[in-house]
Amino acid sequence: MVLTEIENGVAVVTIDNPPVNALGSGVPEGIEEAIEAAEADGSVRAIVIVGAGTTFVAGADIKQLEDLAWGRGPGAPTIHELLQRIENCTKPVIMAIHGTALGGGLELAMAGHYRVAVRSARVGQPEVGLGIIPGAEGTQRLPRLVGVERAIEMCVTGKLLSAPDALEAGIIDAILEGDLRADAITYARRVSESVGPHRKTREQRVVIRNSASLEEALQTGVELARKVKRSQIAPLKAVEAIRAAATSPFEEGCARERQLFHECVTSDQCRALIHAFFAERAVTKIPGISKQTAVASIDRVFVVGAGTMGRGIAMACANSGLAVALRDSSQAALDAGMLAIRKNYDSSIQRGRLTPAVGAERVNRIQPQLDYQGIETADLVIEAVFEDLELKGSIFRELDGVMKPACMLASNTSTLSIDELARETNRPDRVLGLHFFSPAHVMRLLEIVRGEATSSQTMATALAFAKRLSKVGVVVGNCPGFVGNRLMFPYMYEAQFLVEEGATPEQVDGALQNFGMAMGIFEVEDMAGLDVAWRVRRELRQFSASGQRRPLVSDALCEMRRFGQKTGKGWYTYGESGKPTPDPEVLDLIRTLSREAAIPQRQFTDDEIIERTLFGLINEGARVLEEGFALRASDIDVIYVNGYGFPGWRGGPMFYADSVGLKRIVERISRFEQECRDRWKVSPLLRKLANAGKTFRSFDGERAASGESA
Ligand code: T1G
Repeated sequence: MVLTEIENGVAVVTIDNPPVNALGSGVPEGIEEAIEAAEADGSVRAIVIVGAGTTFVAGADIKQLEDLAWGRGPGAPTIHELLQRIENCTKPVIMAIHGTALGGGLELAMAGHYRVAVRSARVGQPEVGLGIIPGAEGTQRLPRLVGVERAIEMCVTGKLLSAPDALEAGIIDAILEGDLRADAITYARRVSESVGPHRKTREQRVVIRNSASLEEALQTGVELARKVKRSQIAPLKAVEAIRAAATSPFEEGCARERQLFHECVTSDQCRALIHAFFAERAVTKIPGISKQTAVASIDRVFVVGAGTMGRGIAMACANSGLAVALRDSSQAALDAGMLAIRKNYDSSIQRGRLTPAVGAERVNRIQPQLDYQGIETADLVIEAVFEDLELKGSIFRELDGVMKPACMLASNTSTLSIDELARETNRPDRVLGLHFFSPAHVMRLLEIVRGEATSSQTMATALAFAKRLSKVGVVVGNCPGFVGNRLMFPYMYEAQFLVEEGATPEQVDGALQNFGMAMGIFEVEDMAGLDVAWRVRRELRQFSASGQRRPLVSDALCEMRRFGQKTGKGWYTYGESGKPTPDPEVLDLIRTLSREAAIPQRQFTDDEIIERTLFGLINEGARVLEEGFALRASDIDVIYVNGYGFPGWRGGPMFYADSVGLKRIVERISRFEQECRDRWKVSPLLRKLANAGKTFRSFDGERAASGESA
């Protein structure tokens, strides 16, 4: 995993541990041996460390970290001795970076005397994304290179720096424009001419760059952590570790870092976030689809419908470098669509997120049109018109007649049947659902809906398309609401029943936000539009079964045209600030309708609210698994963390269920079943797992082992 070649008096040490040269067992030991040998070799005047393949080192081996987090075995090897060995090497050690230097990879690099990188490289300390802090002296060396403030920002947000930004920040010493290896050897020979000793990062001073005091810098860090990583412990511990760097000698600071690291890695949040990391990587593993499955190339996309979703989808395509036509039957809708798109890019330019040149280039990639001109050259057509089966069916028939035979046809429907739409065409094997989430150019989640006739090639091409758009593409089956929205129904309606029984919208939303949800369910409904759910209730004939309790208030609000943010009023009222404000008129309406329906009123604790809302969602998740509409429980976690604001530090709803204990959930749902037989019934899978003392994680493990999900 580590090999050395001497070239021109320079020992080139290559780390070769695919896929990302993680510092798994054997790698640190291999590097240490290489350093020892090179230092002892008289023909060697400098040492270059480089990564094989596409990247430098992407950190510690997260698989081993996972073992540590679950208390299974020694876990990830510590590299303190190696870092000291490198730093104390009498010959200059140059770290040559391409791809990424992340976490332990950047910590390794910072122990070197010099760091050079290609312009496309990225570096960072993304450990908070796994619920930990840098654990290999990163919180002690980084502030010595970039100052306290920048180190805090990097460790609290986990954001990566480009090579030019890393040069400006003081992390790397030079950007190499040519061949990395050759240029690094040249650079190494040059620095080896300068008489030693070579600069040691540990001996650099920790400086405060632009704060009045250390306390001010640390307090700013705490506020940043609370803002961008609400309820998460690791970002706050990273600030504490950097406090140690600024207030104590290097070794003492490292000891404090190790203590704080241990507190993080043994936490529930760390186990949940590592679960989320691997869950996101598992979604690409689909039975029947392998690396050999042919993937069609998608170069030209045609989006039909310039409404909110169509515009966002067109932008997502343009942002990934694709040529995209945006078609609408009405000039007014087309103009409104393009105006919204231009406005969006302008605000990104104003916020410095895009250069004007890139903004203009992306707008020009989007070709607005009223007809289907050029559609015969499209590789993928995405229909995003009004949520009406009849309308979509007629468009599918029309498109099928004008597209080239190989073209894939997708619908952005969020609830309608892909199989019914596929039957409107002569290419059912190339029909699928691509369910984007609003705003489609921002939200990472993409539900890829497989119809009964959709081919493996179409699915493999859709997964590649999702990766190209930097989306997390999750394959789901074709049932009403697919996976995300289907689980949303019991969650959303149980919340409405709670307010009919005495809770208030703001109490329910407050409990969900304290739980960690990005937004309460009533605020989500107001954002999505109550009229959308109203139409879906009608389309899917929800609550039409006899004896089934029907939510009373949302229908009434819709009849009052309180559709939410879009009409300024919904469950809340939205004034100038755009912030949701509780509305006494809504409370009166709720109480009146409850009284008329003789619904007993009572107080609810936040825990009861969480149980009634999320246990319903989890139970439906188990049904979706047993019916085969989701391959893994972890897929449901990925869907909810990336599409519905479920806190990643709880791992997702199914991982959360495991942490609560499936027995407890079955007990609570059985209790609800006694009180509300019309809608609560424990799913057979959930009961089976609970009785067997198993978890959704073990369920996924067994399915993977049986080949059912991988
Ligand atoms: N350890 C083990 N496996 C890893 C890994 C890692 N660090 N990083 C990626 N993989 C696997 C991944 O599971 C997938 O496997 C394959 O590599 C490709 O990944 C001491 C303790 C590097 C930007 O947080 O951000 O260092 O599914 O699909 O889109 O302070 O992977 O193919 O079987 O994501 O090109 C800190 C995590 C660790 C970086 C590449 N490091 N990795 O993205 O490929 S903690 C990180 C990434 C640490 C120290 C602490 C990305 C990437 P499979 P991929 P990609």
